[in-house]
Amino acid sequence: MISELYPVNNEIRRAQLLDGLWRFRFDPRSEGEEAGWAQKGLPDPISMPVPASFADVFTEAWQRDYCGDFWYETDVYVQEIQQDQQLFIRFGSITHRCRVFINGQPAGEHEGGFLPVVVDAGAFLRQGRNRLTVLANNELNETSIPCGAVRTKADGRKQAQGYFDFFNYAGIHRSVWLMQIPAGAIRDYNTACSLEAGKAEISYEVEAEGDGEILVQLSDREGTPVASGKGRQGILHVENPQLWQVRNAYLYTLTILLQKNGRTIDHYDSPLGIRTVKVEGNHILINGQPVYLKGFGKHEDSEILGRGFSFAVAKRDYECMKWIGANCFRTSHYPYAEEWYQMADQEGFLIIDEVPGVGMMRSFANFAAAGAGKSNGFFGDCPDVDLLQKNHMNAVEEVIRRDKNHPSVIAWSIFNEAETTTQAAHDYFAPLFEAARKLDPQHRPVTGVLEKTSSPERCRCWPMMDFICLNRYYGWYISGGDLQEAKRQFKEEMDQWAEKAPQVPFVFTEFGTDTLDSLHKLPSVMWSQEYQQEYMEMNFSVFDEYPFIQGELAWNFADFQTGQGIMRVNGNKKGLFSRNRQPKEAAWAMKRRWEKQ
Ligand code: GCB
Repeated sequence: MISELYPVNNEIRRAQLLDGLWRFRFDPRSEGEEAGWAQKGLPDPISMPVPASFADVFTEAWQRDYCGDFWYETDVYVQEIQQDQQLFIRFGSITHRCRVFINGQPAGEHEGGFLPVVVDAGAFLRQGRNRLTVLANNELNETSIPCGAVRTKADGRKQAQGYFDFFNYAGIHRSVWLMQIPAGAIRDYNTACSLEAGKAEISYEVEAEGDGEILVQLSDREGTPVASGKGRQGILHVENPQLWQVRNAYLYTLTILLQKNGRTIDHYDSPLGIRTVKVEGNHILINGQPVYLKGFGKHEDSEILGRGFSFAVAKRDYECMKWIGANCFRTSHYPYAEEWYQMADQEGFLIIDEVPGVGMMRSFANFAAAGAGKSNGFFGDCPDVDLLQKNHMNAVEEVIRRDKNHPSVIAWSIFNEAETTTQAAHDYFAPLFEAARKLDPQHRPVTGVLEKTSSPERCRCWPMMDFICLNRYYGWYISGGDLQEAKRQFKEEMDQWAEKAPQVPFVFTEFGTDTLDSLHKLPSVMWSQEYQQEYMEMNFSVFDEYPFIQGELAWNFADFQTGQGIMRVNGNKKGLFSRNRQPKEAAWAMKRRWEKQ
């Protein structure tokens, strides 16, 4: 049985970080498995930091742009294995797919590059030194999420072509842990809150192995118990609860104990925020109060690390978001490292948690086609739509299982800018929306993110959404350089939505302009700092005219790396912050607006 709970250390559970310099090598001819690299050890490896993307540590283009199989290897020392213990190796993610070997034996595999890979390692690890090997692959196709293709060049080199606008970073992007947990372990838990005047009810459900007794306790910040329960499910009653509020988080600690004959077999502590999320009419309600979402679509992206998680980068991002007055971000276009959500729980940030359902429109420059409203089908002629949907469904299940207990998560986003105008698209997405609604114990809103071709007239999928997310670039991809005309077109579309879906909240999940921090021009031109600011102000004036608009998440928090092409100058420059997290001028205008709201 696989335990996916985030690793913790306490008197029963042990979690040992395996991060550091691992051994690494490319395998362009996919020969390593047959040649027995997992059994014999990697031949001529180089060193590679974990966690990090491999791309930007290199100085040669072929290494940075490498596409195909690649291997990681390290030694794991196990001091003592006790009879009544289970051992797991847990990778925060391996991009995009992997097979894991322990002491040369195949121990597990995973498809999808943005969610944990947990390997039951008990049968393979021995006391002392062990070899842990990962065979990974970063190719894209039309059954992988995200979607893309691979082009093979005349010299045999493969090139990944994502149907999306971010660099196809790969590697071991998140921390790796050796977990020692008891034989009969707590495997998972759910919580859901309801509020009444002066009271909160927290229903809980614990999944545990074996037949021990479950005890649950909730303690406040000072460690004083405020409620307790017995049994695998029940309700905790809290008088005068301190609510988890937007940008004002209060976290209790939930303690779960598994006991047998009076002895504690397992113990798991985690933070718990008491809050509710609901959509009512045109409003998104947190604890019954309407909230207006302010913030960004982000990426996990920074210099050198690529998509590798760093506490320092994440901390800087939160500080910048606090400085500018934001309260929300979308994990565009994939679930982020779990530490992002833990930090959001502490800071009171709201997260729209997105599965990697991106690139579901067949165009090598999806973002450009999408922005300009060009239609090209996808689901109707996808080579194996059932396999794609299965991979997508697994990601929905895995992300909800991983993130369901975070108070910061207020909604699930099933896709970004997919083709949504055909019956095939509707039939593809309907079961995914249904699954998300069924699987989430807190019944949070479920949404998807619509690009320009998903117009009020043509989109077949918006009725599945609890609130509607729009990515719109009036003044950039449409009527770029003419904000007056852009505004007219923008309002024309919004008037249509007002007629079509007047009772649903709308959130703008993308709007923005590429902007060079070196370029100033009066009067403004596209790409200048002045234009970004004027564009933002035009967008704000439209948002303020439509009361059903309940949020504005600008594209993007910071400049980020993309593939090369004539549309990108060493990456996407739509950041309100530069890639090294310094504000562009428009950031000050957003700060002035958001601090007042
Ligand atoms: C979009 C995509 C996003 C792109 C952005 C852009 O619509 O969702 O991934 O980066 O546009 O800048 O073109």
